[in-house]
Amino acid sequence: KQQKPALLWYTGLSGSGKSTVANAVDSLLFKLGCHSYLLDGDNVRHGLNGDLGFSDEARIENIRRISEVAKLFLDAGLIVSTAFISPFASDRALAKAKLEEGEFIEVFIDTPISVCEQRDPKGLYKKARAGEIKDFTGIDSTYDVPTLPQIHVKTAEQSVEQCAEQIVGYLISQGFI
Ligand code: GGZ
Repeated sequence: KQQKPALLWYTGLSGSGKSTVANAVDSLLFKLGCHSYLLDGDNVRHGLNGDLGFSDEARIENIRRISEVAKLFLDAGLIVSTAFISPFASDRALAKAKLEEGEFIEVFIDTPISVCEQRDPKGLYKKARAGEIKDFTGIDSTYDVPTLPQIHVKTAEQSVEQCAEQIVGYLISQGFI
């Protein structure tokens, strides 16, 4: 299948559904015969970025390395997804600036913190509220809301499948696949 390289840059709070939606998109892309790769906490924060924590400096370095790795995969012609909080708008802008015009697609996984906190799949919000985890995004660490995302997804109002179809629909409408 013909495809143009693109980077789906997911951003959103912990528990917003970034990884879930990104995995669903990757499955759809596979079914469509596209060559894609997903970078997320499971394969990056535990390996390449295993030395980094959650201070502002560590997050900046986390996102810098991820954007460089994503660029390598783009050079190989893949449709790449990155699913990290990526809380700082300045770092998302730096990632975008490394790519060709139009290749960077910001996907805002817009889930209210109240919903993320209710989901709390790993019990991290509870710990953050109790002061057991410091610098937790949305509680005592900043999240810069994207101002002009290419794709705006609301997981509290749509199913995972609907979110995934919206994103794949964008790739089709823009001629990436
Ligand atoms: C935010 C944290 C923190 C703090 C651990 N703040 O829901 P999760 O568990 O699976 O996703 C979160 C993940 C965030 O890592 P990222 O690499 O995406 O963050 S960033 O882009 O800001 O560098 C959460 C867990 O790690 N986690 N401590 N303090 N999330």
